[in-house]
Amino acid sequence: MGSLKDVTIVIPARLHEHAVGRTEASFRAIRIERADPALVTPEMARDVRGIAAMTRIDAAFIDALPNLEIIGSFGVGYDQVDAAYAGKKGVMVTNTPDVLTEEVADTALGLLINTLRELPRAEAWLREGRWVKEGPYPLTRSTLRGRHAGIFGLGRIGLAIARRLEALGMTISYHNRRAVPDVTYAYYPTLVGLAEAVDTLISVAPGGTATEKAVNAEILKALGPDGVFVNVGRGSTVDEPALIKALADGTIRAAGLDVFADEPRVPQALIDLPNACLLPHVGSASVHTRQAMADLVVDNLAAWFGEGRALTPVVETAHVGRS
Ligand code: A2R
Repeated sequence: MGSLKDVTIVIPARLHEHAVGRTEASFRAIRIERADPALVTPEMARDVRGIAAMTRIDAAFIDALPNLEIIGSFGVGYDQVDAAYAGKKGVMVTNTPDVLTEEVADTALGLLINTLRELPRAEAWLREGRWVKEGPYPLTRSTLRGRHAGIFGLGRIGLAIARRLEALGMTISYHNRRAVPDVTYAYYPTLVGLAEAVDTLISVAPGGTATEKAVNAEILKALGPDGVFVNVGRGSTVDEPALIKALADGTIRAAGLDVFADEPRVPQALIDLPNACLLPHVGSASVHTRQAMADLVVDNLAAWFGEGRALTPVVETAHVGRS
């Protein structure tokens, strides 16, 4: 198969430093400012066989690289990569599942508790000297006690969240397109059915057209006035203006969000809401887990060019082989 040093990989835009370092050490790496066909030189068009990226890769960029074999995408969600088009063209796409599952589930749990028990606001109370001046932080209206969680997207991360919620004594139900075999949680074939049944909706569903704005005004109304919505999946799955309205007018009680429709821009109306607990997309953001994700990006490229197989192909390109 030749030496990996003869294989050219392009790295568009920003990528985790460890992934960049390992790609540069193992392959012939070229960095460009963004994944834009206008930046592809004739030499790159001839030589590039792989992409390592955590940026948007569209059909036009794929077409600009006729000898492209594989796109190693950083992150488990890969809605920013046109994987369906890559699959049609025989280009492999890999993501970084599993290595971030427990970290994201931890974040979801922390965000849920922060949202219900207002811990960030209570800490601010202490730091602002209000404990001394005004007395104890007010009792929280919400508690985890007696809550019924509905998980939208009971996959790897959803199951890891469910295990944690079971330990807290919560009842768990879920919605996927298909029921998961061998789980005892109640399955709801529709999202609105799940939202009606539960008071705590946790979204960990992938982005993309199938889930776009799936959590809309109807779902939030079904969740109801005691309802809490937590999102650690993708911002695109939520109708954000409808969520802001539901939080402002009491349609639901509170929301905990790690992901947004137009990151890093978060609507001021959301920031102004006292019943929204907001994080800057930190689900997998520990040194440990981001390094493991970076390793998996490069391990996929190395396995592809060294052994002729991908370690973690996405479903749209699972059929793609190395000719
Ligand atoms: O629908 P199914 O049976 O394929 O179940 C998957 C579910 N899911 C959906 N549920 C309802 N409507 C949809 N259109 C839909 N599309 C997918 O989401 C599955 O149970 C779950 C995704 O699980 P995994 O593929 O195991 O992904 P993982 O590792 O849990 O990560 C989930 C997402 C990523 O895509 C990022 O957006 C985020 O977490 O970090």
